[in-house]
Amino acid sequence: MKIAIVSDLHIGYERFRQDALRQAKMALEKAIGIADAILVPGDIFDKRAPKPDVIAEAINLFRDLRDSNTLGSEIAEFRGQGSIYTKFPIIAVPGTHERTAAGKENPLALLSLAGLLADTSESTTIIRKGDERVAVFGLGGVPEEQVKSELLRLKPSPVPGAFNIFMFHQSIYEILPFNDSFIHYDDLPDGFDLYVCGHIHNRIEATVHGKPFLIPGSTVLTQLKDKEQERKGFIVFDTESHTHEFVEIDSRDFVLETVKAEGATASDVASSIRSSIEKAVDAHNNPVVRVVVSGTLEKGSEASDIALQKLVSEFSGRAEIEIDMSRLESEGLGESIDQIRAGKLGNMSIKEIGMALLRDRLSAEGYSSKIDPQTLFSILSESKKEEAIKAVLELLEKEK
Ligand SMILES: [Mn+2]
Repeated sequence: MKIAIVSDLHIGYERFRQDALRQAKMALEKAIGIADAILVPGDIFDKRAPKPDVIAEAINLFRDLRDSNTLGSEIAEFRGQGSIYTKFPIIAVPGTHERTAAGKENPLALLSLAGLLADTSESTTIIRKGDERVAVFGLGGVPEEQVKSELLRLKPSPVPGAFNIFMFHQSIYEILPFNDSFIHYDDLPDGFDLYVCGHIHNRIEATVHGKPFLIPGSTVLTQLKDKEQERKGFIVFDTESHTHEFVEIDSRDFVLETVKAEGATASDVASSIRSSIEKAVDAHNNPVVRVVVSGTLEKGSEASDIALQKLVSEFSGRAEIEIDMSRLESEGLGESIDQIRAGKLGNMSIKEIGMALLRDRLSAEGYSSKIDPQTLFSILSESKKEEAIKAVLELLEKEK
């Protein structure tokens, strides 16, 4: 059987709402034309409580897929929690973005209740094509520190006579080695023929217990980081040849540009930013462009002298632009901080003063995180303490 693995669709993702839906649709429609069954290891939705409009987008998409009914296999048996209401072989688990409190329905479960796909959380779904049987055990995204105890409780085991797939949605220590609560490859249950995971938004191909371990990555851009410049798509695994291939979709290109300034004027920096965007726009069709500006501005110039909004609007309709100015400093900044310390606030806004102080402290502490100080400042200044700590921890967890 050919099994398509399509993950992390993030339908409803506000920043790229249209891309998320268009690329999810493209991936699933393409997968349905190639494969006998489709696995979705989490994050179909971007939020645990999506708005009705977003739920409608997903219902329309999955209903049309089911009605086209071109998948070559069907669900033959379900063993586990609750029930499923379709034989149509799109088999899914909820991801961390869809996770709800125990006993509360999540949006993925709603699609399953409507018979649009099969939620195989903590259960085994067996699909059949002719004489061949493929069994999929699923574990939805759970808090990282609970994964090991969940696996001990559930004791997932392969089904004799079938090709067995273990599908889940977690961080893995070998891929993201910065948190001891993440599970290791060896913690995964032994005896399966294929391990399929979501959650991580770039493509990973590894080996677990001597068998393939595959993460297709997300179908939509979410983090504007270096690794996200790779093409988006999904994986098709062949259970007979035990081989797999990556199938690209026509996703929006992401271009990362850097501009370095050294005692430059605000207008020099603005024109460097403009030409780096022009270069990206010439080479790509309506790309997402992130420009990281670093270095120093000449004394007397401030980052706020650069008319970013005007720059962004010049490219309206031709590119989606994000400009990160957090690594750009004014040569006079040190003096400004001294002035602040001396109680001379001058005409800096409170926000600028806070930002300058934060940057000063971070650099004194040897801060090396990829989370830019501007983002950190927004979180810390705009959220309540508990929320701010949670948001910062989440960002750190995402950092590779
Ligand atoms: Mn995700």
